[in-house]
Amino acid sequence: MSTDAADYRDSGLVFPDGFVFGSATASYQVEGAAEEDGRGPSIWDTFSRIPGKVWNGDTGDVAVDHYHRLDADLDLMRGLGLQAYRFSVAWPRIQPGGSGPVNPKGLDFYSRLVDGLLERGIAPVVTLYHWDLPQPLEDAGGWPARDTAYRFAEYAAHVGAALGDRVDTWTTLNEPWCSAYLGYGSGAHAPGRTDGADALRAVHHLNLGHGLALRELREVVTKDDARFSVTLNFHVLRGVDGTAHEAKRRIDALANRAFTGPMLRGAYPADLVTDTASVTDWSFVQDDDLAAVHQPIDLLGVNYYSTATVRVWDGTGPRQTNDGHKDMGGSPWPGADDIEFLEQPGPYTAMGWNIAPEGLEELLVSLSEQFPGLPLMVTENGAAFDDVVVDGRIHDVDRTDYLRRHFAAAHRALHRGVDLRGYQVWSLFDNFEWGYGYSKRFGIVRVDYDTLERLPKDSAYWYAELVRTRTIPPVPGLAI
Ligand code: IFM
Repeated sequence: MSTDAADYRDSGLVFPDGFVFGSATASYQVEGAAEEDGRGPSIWDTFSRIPGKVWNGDTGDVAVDHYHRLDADLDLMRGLGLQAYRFSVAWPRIQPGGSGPVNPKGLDFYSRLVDGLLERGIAPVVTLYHWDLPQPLEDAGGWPARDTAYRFAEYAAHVGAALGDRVDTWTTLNEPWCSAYLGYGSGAHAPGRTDGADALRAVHHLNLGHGLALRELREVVTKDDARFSVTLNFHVLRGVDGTAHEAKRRIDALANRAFTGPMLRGAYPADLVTDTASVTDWSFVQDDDLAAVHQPIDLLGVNYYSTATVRVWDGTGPRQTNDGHKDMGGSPWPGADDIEFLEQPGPYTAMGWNIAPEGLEELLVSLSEQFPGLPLMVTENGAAFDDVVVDGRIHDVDRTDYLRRHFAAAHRALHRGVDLRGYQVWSLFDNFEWGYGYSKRFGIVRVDYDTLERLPKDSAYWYAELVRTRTIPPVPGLAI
């Protein structure tokens, strides 16, 4: 990574009062205790047991054992000075069968988590769905089946009723792009299906579930100043040659506007429907669905890691598919098999994702122009690198510098008038990185997978200083 002295003009930038600094995790990635206290199986329990789907045959059975180490983990968060903790609720803990009776022990775990956060002055930011669909619902058709949206709303109502007096921010879905296109299109994520039409049906039923869940939440949540949101992983696109405009438009429609269209404008983009006509006729969108999806939100969650460069394939040579996700045979881009994803210029993280902080600034500015008046929160940003423990310390200069550059980009967006309310670093802990198992470490806190001991990395200390001073610190170990 470049260490230009000029970059250090970014150090010393001050964030405004009220800007919330936090860190994020997700249930299946950290909790473990997969068969305890009445939790039912999720699609990730099933998928991770299929040989070849997850690196090394890893599963979330134990993960980082957050379920049993809750108090110590909460103390660690307080020690870092976190102001918010973004976590997700495991639907199969709340309704092991995906519908019907609620498991009180499941609700109790999250109630203890929320209380523990509040006792330590940390705001709970809750995601209701971060990909662990109860397996019985997948057996009944999964997200391509309309009924799943109604079951999700029912589940949201149960969680909202139990925690709605204390939770600061409610998020319906995390990255429905991944749930739909990786889960049902490319097959890289659970449940591992590879059908483009099903992926688009899943898109719609996730959107519908979001809207129906918001209606339920607003009925049952009693905390007056609770905020309601959704988190999307926006694709920031670059184009090359004369096809740049067309290639960017097509991927933007599938990746971004398939969600922002119905959720924030009340309609699917006409070009998306036309582009995918050979895959589906969209007849699964019923009367009144779009009104149900189009609910007011108070905050838009933004997950950002890198950019993508696209062009229309000219049909010669092998088509490039460097879209940053594992190739499991299917396509995550229904109706766009002629779009190429080109290799990005570096530097790269251990995921092979290019490091492009200017993409975050551009995205935040673009969203605030597209949706004026809608506050934004960075709900995920961070980086996997291959950490080395030296004398009991992890000098993760690359991760720290990645964070510094992205915080500086967010600061520039603030300076340009973006209503950005906070930032959740992904991730608090090293954890189960989906198809990559435990091979990729995103944490600012290291987890030793043999002992499950936690060890804050230098990036965690750097972040603690940022939170304490509200000022971007320089990165120890990089020459100024
Ligand atoms: O680990 C994931 C997270 O679950 C969702 N957003 C991207 C992260 C890094 O791949």
